[in-house]
Amino acid sequence: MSKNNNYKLSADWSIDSHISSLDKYNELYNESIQDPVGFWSRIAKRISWYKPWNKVRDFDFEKAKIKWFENGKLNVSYNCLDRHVESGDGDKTAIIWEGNNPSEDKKFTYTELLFEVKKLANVLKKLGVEKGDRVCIYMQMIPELSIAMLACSRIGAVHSIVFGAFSADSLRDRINDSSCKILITQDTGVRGKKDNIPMKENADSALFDTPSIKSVVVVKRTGVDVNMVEGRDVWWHEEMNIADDRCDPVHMDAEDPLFILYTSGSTGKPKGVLHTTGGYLVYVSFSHHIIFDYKDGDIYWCTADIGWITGHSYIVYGPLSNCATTIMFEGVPNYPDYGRFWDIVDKYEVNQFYTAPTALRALMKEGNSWVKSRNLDSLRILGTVGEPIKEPEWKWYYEIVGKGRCPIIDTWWQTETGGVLITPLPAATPTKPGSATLPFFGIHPVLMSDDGKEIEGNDVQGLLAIKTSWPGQMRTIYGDHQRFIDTYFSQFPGYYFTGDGAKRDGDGYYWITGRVDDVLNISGHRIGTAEVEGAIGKTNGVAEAAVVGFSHDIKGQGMYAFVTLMTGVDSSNKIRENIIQSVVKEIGPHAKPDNIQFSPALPKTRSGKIMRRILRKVAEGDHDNMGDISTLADPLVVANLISDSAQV
Ligand code: 7RM
Repeated sequence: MSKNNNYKLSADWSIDSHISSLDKYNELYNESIQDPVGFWSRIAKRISWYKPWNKVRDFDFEKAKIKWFENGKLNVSYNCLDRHVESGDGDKTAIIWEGNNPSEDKKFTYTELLFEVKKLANVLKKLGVEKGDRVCIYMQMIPELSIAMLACSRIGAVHSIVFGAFSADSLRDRINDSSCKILITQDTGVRGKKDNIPMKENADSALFDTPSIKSVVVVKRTGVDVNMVEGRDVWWHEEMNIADDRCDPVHMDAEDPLFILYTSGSTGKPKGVLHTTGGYLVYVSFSHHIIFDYKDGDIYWCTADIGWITGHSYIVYGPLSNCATTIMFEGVPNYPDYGRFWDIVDKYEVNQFYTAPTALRALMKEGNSWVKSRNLDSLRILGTVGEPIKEPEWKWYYEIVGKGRCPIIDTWWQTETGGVLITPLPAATPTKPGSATLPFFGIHPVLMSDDGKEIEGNDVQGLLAIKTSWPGQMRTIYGDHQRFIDTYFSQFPGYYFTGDGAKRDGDGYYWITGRVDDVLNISGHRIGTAEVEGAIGKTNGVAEAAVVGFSHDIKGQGMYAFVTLMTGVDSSNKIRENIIQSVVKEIGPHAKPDNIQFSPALPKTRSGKIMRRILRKVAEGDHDNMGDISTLADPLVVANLISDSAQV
C-alpha cells in the first residue's frame, strides 16, 4: 500500500482523546502483550465487583480451556444500571428508542430502565426462571428487547436471542438446542414498509415442537390480534403491571454464562456461541470506551440489530456499562426515504455512528443529496463492521458523510470474539481505506501458513489466528465442547483460528480478505453454505445443491446456488420458487439465493468432493482460467456449467 493512502487526523483531535497518539497506543499495546495479567487486572477495575477474582487469566488453547477473573463475583445488570443510578446518573438518558415510523420515539433514563428491568426480572422469576436457565428472545428492535436482556442478566438467566428475521424452523431448532424454558416475543413487528411481521405467529409454529418451553411472554407492539394460548402465554404489560419493582441482582461468578448466540459455520447446524459474565463485560466496556472515544454526554448510535453480536456488545452491554446514551433504531436506512439515517443523526445530534459497509453501499448508490441536505456536524467518529469495506464506500463515508473531519474506524471482529479485536483508534491510528489497521489492546494476531507455521515480518499474507486469550473470547459451543475444539483450535494447535484470511502490509497493518471457509457474508449477515444447501435439498425434486458466494455491488457477497434435479424432473419457475420457499422456511428471507442455476451435474473429484473453486469461478463469470481440472471425475461438466450460466 502506498504511504500517501494514509489518512492522518488534524492535531486538535488528540487533545482530550482517551488514547491520544500512536506512541501512546504502542506503549499501552506493548504493556498489554508483555504483562497481560497486570494490564487486565487494572482494566477490570473499571467495572464493579462484589468480590475480586483470585486469578486473572487461565487458558490452554490445546484443551480449549479459557477462564478470566476466576472466582470474581459481579452482576451485569448491576454494572449497566444500578451502579450509574447510585453514583448520581439516574436521570441520564440510557436508551433513546427511535421507531420505524419517524414520529415514534421514546427515551429511558437509567432510573427508568432499572425500574423496568427489576419488574421484568420478577415476572421471569414468577414464571419459574432460575439462575442458569435459558431464556429465548425473539423480537424486533423494541426497548423491551434490551429490558429482557438486562432482566435475564439480573437473575442469572442465560439469554439466547434469535434474530427477528429467522423463520419458525430456525427458532425451533435454536430453542431446542439449548432447551430454553421461556420465550419472550411480540405480537407483530414493523420494519421499513413491512408493517405486519408475524412474530407471534412464527413463534407459535416453532412452539409445536419445543417441549422445554413452559411460558411465552408477549409484548404488545402493534396491537394486532394474535392467538394467546391459555396457560402458556402471558402479556408483558399485564404481568409488568402487577410485578414488584424490587429485585436484588444475583451475585454471578465471572465464568457463569451470560448469553448464547447462534452463529453459522462452514458445516453442520448453527453453533451456540457461549459468552460468560466477567471477561465479556470487561472487554466490551473497555473496547467501547476506547474505540469510540466515548465521553460523558456523547450520543452514540450503532445501527446493528441486537439479534447479532454487534448489537449485544455495542448497543447494549458496552455502552450501558459505560453509562452512555445509546440509540436503538427499529427501522431501516431507506424508510421513509434514503435520508433516514442522517435525519436521526441530526435529530439526536449523534457523535459516534457505527454501521455496516453494505448499508453505506446501498446509500451511496442513491447519490449525495440525501446526505448533503442534512447538517451532520455533530458526528465525530464513524465506525464500520461486518465485512471488508472497500475503498469507494470508505472514501464516501469519510468525505461525504464525515466531511473529512471524522476518522473511519473499521472494526474487525466476530461473534466468537465478543468484541472488536483489530481496529484503528480514533486519535491515534492513521487510517488507510480498507484496512482494519492494528490490534486492540491485549490482542496478539498472527498470520499462519497452510502448513501451520507463523508467517513473520511485513508485506505477507496468510490465515488469521490469535495467539493468546483475551477476556471477551467465547468459552464453548453450548452443549458441544468437542465441536468448539474442532472448529477453532484444531487447525493450528495452540492458536484460535478465525476462519478469515488477511494480509499484513509494510506498516504492520492488517487487511482482512474475507472468509477462507464455506461461510458467506451477505449484507453483513453470516450464512453457512451447508445450511442453505440442506434447505434447498429438502425441496421436492432436488437431488443435490451446492452454494457459493460471488461479488455483489451492494451486498458485498451474493449467493449463487447450483442445483441438480432428480432424473425426470424438469427445471421450471415453479421449482425455482419452491427452492426459495424452502430456504425461507428453513432459515429465513435473508438467506435466499440471488441466482439459481440448474445443472445436470456438479463438478466432483473422483472421491466425490464438490470442487467449489470451479463453482465460484462460474458464479463470478470468470470463465477463462478454471485452473487445474484434471482431478475431476468428469471434466466435461465444466463446459456445461459455463454454457448453462448464460441463462441465469
Ligand atoms: C462482528 C461480526 C464475523 C465475520 C468475520 C469476517 C467478517 C467482520 C469485518 C469483517 C472485514 C471487518 N460478527 N468481518 N468485520 N471483515 N473487515 N471490519 O460481524 O460473527 O457475524 O461475522 O465477518 O469475515 O469472520 S460475525
